[in-house]
Amino acid sequence: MQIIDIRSDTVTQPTPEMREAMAKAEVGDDVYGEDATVNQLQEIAAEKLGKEAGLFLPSGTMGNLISVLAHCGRGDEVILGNKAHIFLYEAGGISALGGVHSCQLQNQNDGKLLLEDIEEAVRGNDSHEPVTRLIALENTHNRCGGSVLPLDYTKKVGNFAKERGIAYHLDGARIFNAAAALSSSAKELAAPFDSITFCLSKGLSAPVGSVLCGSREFITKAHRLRKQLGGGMRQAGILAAAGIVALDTMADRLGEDHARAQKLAEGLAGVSGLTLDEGTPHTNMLFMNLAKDVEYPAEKVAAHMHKARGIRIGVTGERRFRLVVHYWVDDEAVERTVAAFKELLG
Ligand code: TLP
Repeated sequence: MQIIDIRSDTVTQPTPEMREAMAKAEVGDDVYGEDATVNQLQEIAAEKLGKEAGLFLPSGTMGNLISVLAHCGRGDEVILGNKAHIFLYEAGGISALGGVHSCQLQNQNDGKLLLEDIEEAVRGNDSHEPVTRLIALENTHNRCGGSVLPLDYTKKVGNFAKERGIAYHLDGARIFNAAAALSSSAKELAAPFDSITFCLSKGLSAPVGSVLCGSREFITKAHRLRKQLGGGMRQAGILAAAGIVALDTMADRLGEDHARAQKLAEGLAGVSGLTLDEGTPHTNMLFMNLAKDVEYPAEKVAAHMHKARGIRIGVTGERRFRLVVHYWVDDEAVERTVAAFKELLG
């Protein structure tokens, strides 16, 4: 039985073209800046994101951590959402390793923070208070359903940040999904931000890595922080080669995943044991709950789907699921998933 893995887009395997590029990659010691393939990836990424420079990193988590550490000193404050990946799923790295204080504002269902909440949260000159140094947003927003932040909103927050001398970071792990959903470009969406990190290893299907982009000065600082955190890699061109193919071949096809996620939602809407979130999917992820009358918990449903049907689904709560469509999910996988849910939950 062919396994369908829709727990996340992080499970994506490299394509044959990526594997070939990895095998042939020209490499060098990247800690000395001598890996031609890493350098090439960083240039391509910076160009695509409209920033002066890029830095190849092992993960999105490290990209966010380095950004927060580069923008903030110990005791400084970052304003972020209470559903932000940085806040929920990065093991508290910004406070454990950077001594950075977080001010968590309520995320709206669409992933936004209200501008009035941000304005109110910015600290004054009182020496009792930490200094507000950074505002961090997320696009697409994972815990808010893979929702997309529109450009007029991110520009507004950016203008406010600039007026107040506050830095502005984007966790753009899935920025190319946002670009596909808005029929825009990653460059346009990244423009209001001082720094942005995006992942090669999610919908873009590369095996490892993220790229952090920003001004040359910011990236120089980030380079030292990467070293401090033990993220300086050596012949990393093997990995960067897959990243180049990912940007070349994957970024412009993400709309297909969104269309399949839509098809999946349409099929699952007809399953009586499931209640889909309103408006899901916004991009490549679909969130849903078990209907009230279903007796067993989500874990049990997921275990059955895996064992009996070879379908791996994400459990994000006692009665909640996340399904993520990616390059390795075809029409047949969508049909098989809908059929399996129908059979189990009516
Ligand atoms: N997200 C993973 C899990 O950690 C939840 C997933 O399966 O979606 N920002 C965002 C918005 C993310 O969704 C993720 C990973 C990261 C950052 C971290 O990226 P990595 O896993 O490369 O450290």
